[in-house]
Amino acid sequence: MLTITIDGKQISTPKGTTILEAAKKAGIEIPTLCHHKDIFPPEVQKSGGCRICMVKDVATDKMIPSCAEPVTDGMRIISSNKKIKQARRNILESILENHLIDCDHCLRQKKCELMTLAKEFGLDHITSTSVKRLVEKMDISSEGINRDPQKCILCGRCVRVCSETQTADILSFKYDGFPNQVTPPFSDEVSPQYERQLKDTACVECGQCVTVCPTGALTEKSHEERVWEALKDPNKHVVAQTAPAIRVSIGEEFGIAPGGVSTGQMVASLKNLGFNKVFDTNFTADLTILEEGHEFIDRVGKGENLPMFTSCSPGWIKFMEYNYPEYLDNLSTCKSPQQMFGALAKSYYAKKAGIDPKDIFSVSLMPCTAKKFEASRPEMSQSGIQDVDAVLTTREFARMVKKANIDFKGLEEQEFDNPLGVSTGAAAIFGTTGGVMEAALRTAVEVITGKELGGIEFQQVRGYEGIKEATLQVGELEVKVAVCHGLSNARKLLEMIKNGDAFYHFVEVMSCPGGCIGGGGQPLPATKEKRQARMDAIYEVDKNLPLRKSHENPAVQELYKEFLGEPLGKMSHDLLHTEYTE
Ligand code: HC1
Repeated sequence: MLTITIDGKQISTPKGTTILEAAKKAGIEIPTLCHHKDIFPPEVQKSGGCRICMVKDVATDKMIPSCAEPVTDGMRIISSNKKIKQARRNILESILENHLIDCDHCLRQKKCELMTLAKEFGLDHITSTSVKRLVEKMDISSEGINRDPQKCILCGRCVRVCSETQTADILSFKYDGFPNQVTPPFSDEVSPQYERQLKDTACVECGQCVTVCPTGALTEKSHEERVWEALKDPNKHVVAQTAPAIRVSIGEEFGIAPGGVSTGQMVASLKNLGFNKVFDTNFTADLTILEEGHEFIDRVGKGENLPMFTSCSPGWIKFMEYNYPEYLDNLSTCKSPQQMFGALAKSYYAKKAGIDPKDIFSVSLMPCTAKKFEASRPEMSQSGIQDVDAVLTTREFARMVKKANIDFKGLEEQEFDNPLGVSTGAAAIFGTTGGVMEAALRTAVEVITGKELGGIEFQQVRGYEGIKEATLQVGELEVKVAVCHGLSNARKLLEMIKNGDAFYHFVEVMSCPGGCIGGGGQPLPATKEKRQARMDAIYEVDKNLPLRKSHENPAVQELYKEFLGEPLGKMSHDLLHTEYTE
């Protein structure tokens, strides 16, 4: 252990800790804009880019960036004095003058770290309507993410999360002597004026860059307007589906502590907004397990296309299409629960309710920005009309509730509509890393062995570890499974498989850290602690449901009886499965 003294306070800390971390541990807050403690691996958390966190090293009498400097034994630091405050103020002033201040129209609003700091330093009177640097125009080319270079403060968090946590490498600094822009790489390859857009890159639209951006430079592409219009249109029958991870995070937007479960209020707020029916993506998560479970059993029987990879995380699908196309045949052919729901809403439900599918406007509420891209894929409209018409992230949904002046916390809880609102605990756990695998095992083991499972909780695939592995004896077969989250872990796992260093029968991959609970559309700020609280809440939801295995869902059983026939049958093939090509 090393000893450091900050503002006269002695602190013991392990080697490798930065001054900023040591100060935090001792309850001394140092402001910063470029540091983000949850970008992994930990080495890249040390940025030193914005210099707001400057402190004084007493021994050298020099100012040093506390987020980048590791503690040395006996170090003495002054975290704040008049001179340090003035230096921070000067830096902040220059950042503000190079940032388009457009708070009334900015999606970040009260969650902007720059404006919070500006207020703290008494600089919130600065109103820059243009930036001094020469920057590119706004990039609205992607389906899920907008990028506004005029609001970028060059902190580099997005560059680090994209290259390190996700290994996608889509954003980089562009230099004009010194870093003056963050853009997709090689933007000036064609000519100095050439502006490469997100659509020209291998961006998977996971939105992790959005979750770490301290300002509104990176945001979700909002579908709020198109949903308001549908709600106002008397000829539209507007239905909602809500993702497993939304119910454990939406409350945060209304002052409920992370980990609170707000299913009833979530349903009630959607009804208050004017949705004709409020259904649940969890219903089709159960359906996915029936289809995917049978697909897995079929593949193991034939020894074909193993390992089978889950296919519900659209960022992961895109990542594979761009980086590992040789494994596309290994993906499950199941559409994601979002898209299975979309297909059923405009077929099964339309028929049952006697509504022309063209009059149904289908909205999904997702923790994810990549789901916007998924809904727009040509593979997702086999009926000739788009299966999902709009995708709202948790943040957009919260904005709509606030705009409508709905008192979310005070709402009386309401229930989902039937039949697409019935689900089990297995579906609930889809929202966290390991959940799809555990749900699949709960069904596959019983189908294969014909015996009821004793314990249904598969602890081996739970938790925050980047890559989890388990070997299970299922009847005669020893089944090897793996679970990973965050695309850097997916890359590691795929390389192991490719090099013959690992073999699995079944692999679950979720693009975002923690799975959907850590999605790019979730409430901000994004921290590991919040993700953990949401994860715990997901398992609570599962525990409290009367049915916890997908094949026991009575509404899914009825769907097969009335409409689909059997898992992997012709109707399922047409509506619920697809194939991805490079
Ligand atoms: Fe997910 Fe899924 S769990 S992908 O993480 O399979 O977004 O929540 O809705 O489709 O069910 C997201 C969450 C979500 C799908 C399901």
